[in-house]
Formats: sequence, structure tokens, C-alpha cells
Amino acid sequence: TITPTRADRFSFGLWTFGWNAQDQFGGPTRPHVDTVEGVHKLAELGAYGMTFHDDDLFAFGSTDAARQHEIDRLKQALSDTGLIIPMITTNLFSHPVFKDGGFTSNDRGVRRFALRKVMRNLDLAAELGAKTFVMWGGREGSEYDAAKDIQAALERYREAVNMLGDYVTDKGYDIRFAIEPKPNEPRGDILLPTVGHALAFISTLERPELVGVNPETGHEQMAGLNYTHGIAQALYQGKLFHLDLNGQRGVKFDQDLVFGHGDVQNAFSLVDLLEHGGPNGGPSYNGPRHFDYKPSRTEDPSGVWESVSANMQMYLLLKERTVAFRADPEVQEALAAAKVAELSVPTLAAGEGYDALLADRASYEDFDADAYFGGKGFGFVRLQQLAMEHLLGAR
Ligand code: 3MF
Ligand code: MG
Ligand code: MG
Ligand code: MG
Repeated sequence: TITPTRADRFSFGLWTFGWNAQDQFGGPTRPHVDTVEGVHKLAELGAYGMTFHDDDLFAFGSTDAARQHEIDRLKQALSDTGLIIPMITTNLFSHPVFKDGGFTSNDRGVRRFALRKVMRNLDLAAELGAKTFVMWGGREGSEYDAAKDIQAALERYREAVNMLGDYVTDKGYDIRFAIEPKPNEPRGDILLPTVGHALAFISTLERPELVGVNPETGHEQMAGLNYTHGIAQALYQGKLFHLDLNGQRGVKFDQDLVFGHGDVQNAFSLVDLLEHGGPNGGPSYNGPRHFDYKPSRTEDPSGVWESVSANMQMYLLLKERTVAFRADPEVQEALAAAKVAELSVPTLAAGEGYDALLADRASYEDFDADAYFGGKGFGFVRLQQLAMEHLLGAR
């Protein structure tokens, strides 16, 4: 079935369906969507959660009363629908004060203000029961190498995340952080541009266990990378705390298309990984299936909700296709022929060290590299063709 239910754990950012379609080259093509309407619509369409930036819910600079009013309206809508808030994030990129970044602005006053804005939003995250706090540092970067000391910027980033880790720990909040990498846009170059950069940075922190990643499909693909590989490494390192699913077609601006409307092959392998843990098992992902996309500027309000449904349907269609792929005996045979499972066999025998390997003549002295495969290939293309036939519904 491709009808979404709560059990599928689909969530959407308030800024996704809420986008009024204003871009750098033109004004809005649609009215703004009210939070309460959005929550009801998501619940009706089968989502289980909504996420937001502070500034999506209440405008930057709102009075305490105006802020509270919006929080109260949201809480009422949540209790009326049963929708939850699995993740919250802070906007450190829209207001002009953040033009050179938040945590890593060259200006120290901005950095202190950014920390306070995040702390206030962490209190709200705890109040609403969000378990993940995403940090997308869209303005943390530069256009000009001479204008930014990258090592100092990383040190300030580290200082910020360390202090925020102290804050949630001291407050007893059940919240973990997820850093969202992106290579560029809006800055010419953004710090922590890929999953790999973010993972390396996390290992330098004082509380690395509190911090993981929130990889976005399009962001990795903007860097020319394989999203499924990035997600697999994040899972392998126990760092896949959250994710942003969408569609992207190649190395260009951040398109934020519907999930599966970009590189559909990669979307297929991704869903297979998330649902089944990859060809050899291994950890799969239990968190929200979160969509961070933009309903295209061409769409009217009904097209917005159709695009919301399209994300969930694409995910469920791909899930169906991956189940069929795995159940197909011909695929199982092709997987075996390709030795996909053999990669899970340790290269050394149990307890074997380099002495035993050195003593094993078959591994080297008698190993005939030229004759080894006897002209036989791995059959990876046949396996991929079977995957494509399943993806296209031809099997
Ligand atoms: C930009 C993004 C961001 C982040 C968001 C999450 C506005 O390309 O992807 O969306 O996902 O800030 O916290
Ligand atoms: Mg995102
Ligand atoms: Mg994005
Ligand atoms: Mg985006």
C-alpha cells in the first residue's frame, strides 16, 4: 500500500509546505500557510510529525506575548490532531545580523546573540518533546578566503556546540544535536560541507555522543557525492540522528525537489538501506522520515498538498519496490554471484594476526593474481539491471 500512516513516521518542515515561493528572482506565487492549517493538513494526509525553525513559528523579534500566542496555537493543533514535533531547529541565517554567520561570525557580539537564540529555542524544543535539535549553519562560511580564518571559525563552532551540550546536559533535556552539512548556498563555501567533514568535526567535541548528523539528499548531491554512501557511513558510525529527504538533479543549486523526483536510482538504494540495513544487513534507521523540500514555485495551494503527498508516496512506492527486489530469487542468486555477502566475512580468520597471514602461502607466494578470476567477472551490471527492473515495476 502507498497510503501513508503514522507508523511510517513521515514528518515535514513548516518551512516546506509553508513556503510562499518567493525566490531571488521573483516574489511570492502563493499565500503563506498558517501553522494550524498546516498541522491539520499533515495529519489528514498521513504524516506523524512537523518540524520548524523558531522564526517559522513566530517572526524574528516577536514580543514574548506574540511568541507565546503562536506556541499555544501550535500546542492546541497538536493535541487536536495527535501530530508530534520530533525535531526543532534555529534560524541563524535569515536576519541580516547573521550575514557573516551565527556561531562563526567574525563579530563576537553576533556569536553571543546566536548562542542565546539557540538556547531559548532549546527550551522550547524540550517543552514540546522534540528529541533532535538540528543545526544547519547556512551562513557559517565565506565567499573570500582572506576574510575568514577557517581554523578559528571551526574553533568557535566547537566552542558553541560544546556549550550547548553543557546546557542540555545541565538542564536534563532528552535532546541530541544533528549537524546538517551543505557545501554552498547561501554562502560561497559553507563550513562542514559534507557528511564526512561533519563526522570528523564531531570527533573533536567534548560530548561527541550528543552530536550526530542530519544529511540532506540534495546537499550531498550538490557536492557530487553518493547520498546513500553518506547515510551508510553515518549509520555505521552510529551518527544518523535525523535526515532531510528531497530530490536533486546533479551538481547545481539546491533544488529541493520532491523525494525521488531527482536521482531515483539513488533514492531506491537509500530506501533499501533505511528499511533493510543494506545488502548485508547492518543497522537500519528508526528515526523520522523527514522531508525538507520546496513545493515548486509553479504550484498553487492544492499543488502544495499534492507535493506533500507525493513525497510520502514516493517513499512508500520505493519501499514496495525494494521489498520485491529482495524477495526475487533471481536477485538473491545475482547477489550471491556478485559476492555481496562475502564482504561481510572478515579478511583475517578469528584470532589470526599478521604472523599467521605471513605464514599462509596461499595468500601470497602461491597466489596467482593473473589466473585468479579465470577470466570471470562479478556480474554487477546484471544485478543493477535487476534492481532497475524492480524499480520500474517490470518485475
Ligand atoms: C537549506 C536547508 C535548511 C535546513 C534547515 C534545518 C531551510 O538548504 O536544508 O532548510 O534543512 O535549516 O534545520
Ligand atoms: Mg535541510
Ligand atoms: Mg536544503
Ligand atoms: Mg534547502
